[in-house]
Amino acid sequence: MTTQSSGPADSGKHDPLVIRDLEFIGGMATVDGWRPQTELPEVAFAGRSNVGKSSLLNRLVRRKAFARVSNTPGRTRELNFFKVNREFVLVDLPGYGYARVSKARRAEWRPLIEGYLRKSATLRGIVQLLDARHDPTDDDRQMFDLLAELGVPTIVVVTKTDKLKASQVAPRLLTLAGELELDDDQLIAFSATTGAGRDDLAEAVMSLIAQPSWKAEA
Ligand SMILES: Nc1nc2c(ncn2[C@@H]2O[C@H](COP(=O)(O)OP(=O)(O)O)[C@@H](O)[C@H]2O)c(=O)[nH]1
Ligand SMILES: [Mg+2]
Repeated sequence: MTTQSSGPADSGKHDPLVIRDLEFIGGMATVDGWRPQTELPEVAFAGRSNVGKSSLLNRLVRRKAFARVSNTPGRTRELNFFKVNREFVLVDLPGYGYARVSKARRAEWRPLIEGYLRKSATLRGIVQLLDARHDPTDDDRQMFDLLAELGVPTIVVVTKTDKLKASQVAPRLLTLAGELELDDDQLIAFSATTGAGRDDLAEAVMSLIAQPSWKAEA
């Protein structure tokens, strides 16, 4: 079920996302704060702190140190915007739910992320990350509820699948889908370590980008 990394051996395969140009276009720190103004379609990446979001972004864009991989989770407080191929924007949302900060600080993610989701006119969808080894937390559930409430098109990526036995990956995806009442085919198995799932993710992101905004339909 998992495919191995797309190295030179299978470079003949079609890559759904070839990166020709990558540009950091700024950060947004408060809900009413500055953000880059573009007309380009946007896809945002969300997940609890330490879920592997930076590592996933690096794999997605095939850069080693594009997003900083951190051993001190819970530090990124901003939304970071990156323009890709002058065609669309990737948004790295702040990781939420880091356990070792106070409850009050832990709740801080919500207004910023919720405000962004409600306001961004160019947002096409969210890539929501879950750690393959952990059950969804209260914060994860809040996030899924919020996405459902707002009707945001959502891709769910299960990260760090290399930490499971290969035979455990598919059953684990089914369990997570069941717990969160998601469609199995909404989930993508991913490993930043092996590269498994990178092309599936790239394809899913490109299909979100290609869709009209769900807000336009409302
Ligand atoms: N085994 C394994 N470790 C990973 C993977 N992705 C991230 N990690 C590790 O998990 C930790 C947090 O990763 P990071 O990308 O900074 O997570 P973020 O806080 O969500 O941005 C780091 O120690 C990474 O090396 C993965 O696919 N497999
Ligand atoms: Mg990070």
